[in-house]
Amino acid sequence: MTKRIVFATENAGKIREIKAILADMDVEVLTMKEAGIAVDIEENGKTFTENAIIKVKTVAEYTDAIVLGDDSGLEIDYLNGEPGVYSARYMGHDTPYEIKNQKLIEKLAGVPDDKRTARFVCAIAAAMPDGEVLTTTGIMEGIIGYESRGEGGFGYDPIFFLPEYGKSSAELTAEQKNEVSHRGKALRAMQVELLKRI
Ligand code: ITT
Repeated sequence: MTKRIVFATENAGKIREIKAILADMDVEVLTMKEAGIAVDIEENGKTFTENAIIKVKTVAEYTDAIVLGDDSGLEIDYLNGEPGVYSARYMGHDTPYEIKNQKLIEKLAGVPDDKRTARFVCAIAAAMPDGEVLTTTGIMEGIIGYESRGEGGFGYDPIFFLPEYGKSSAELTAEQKNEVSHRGKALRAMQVELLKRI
């Protein structure tokens, strides 16, 4: 019987990437919505990993399936690591990303390339049916661009520039982004752990 995994996220951009990254695994990946789980999760951890654990433990109370969760964000060195764990809430949860991205570019006006360093970080947690909790992390390094570019990805991708590609992560194809992204790295590391157990 195909194993079921419930992914504790409501972010459509993440869901698209997660389903593609886990596509070669013999598991059925359900979103919370698809699993009929609606619960408010209080993300009050101080780190990405703490928040990922909070997400999976909360949702695991509603299902016997394996629960995976993703907590991620953008750390900009010039802004002392902001927005970091507050990436989704930064400048207001419902503020469109065109505005958030434009404001971040303005905050870095006049800052030279070598001080525009940033990274996307992703922590993945898994709550196993026997109560075991696993965690992995992945990082993608880049710099904050001078303008928004590209239509792919989601969130802060249009301003996250990858010097080795000469493109923003929103200009990569979905496959290219998943190959090099924080989420791709963390999820593939988690896949290795899960395959030892299921
Ligand atoms: P869930 O908690 O429901 O998973 P969320 O969007 O609230 O969704 P987070 O608290 O983990 O999730 O916030 C992650 C934010 O970091 C996300 O909303 C984006 O602003 C940003 N982010 C993370 N990964 C990203 C990526 O691959 N590309 C662009 N922005 C990303």
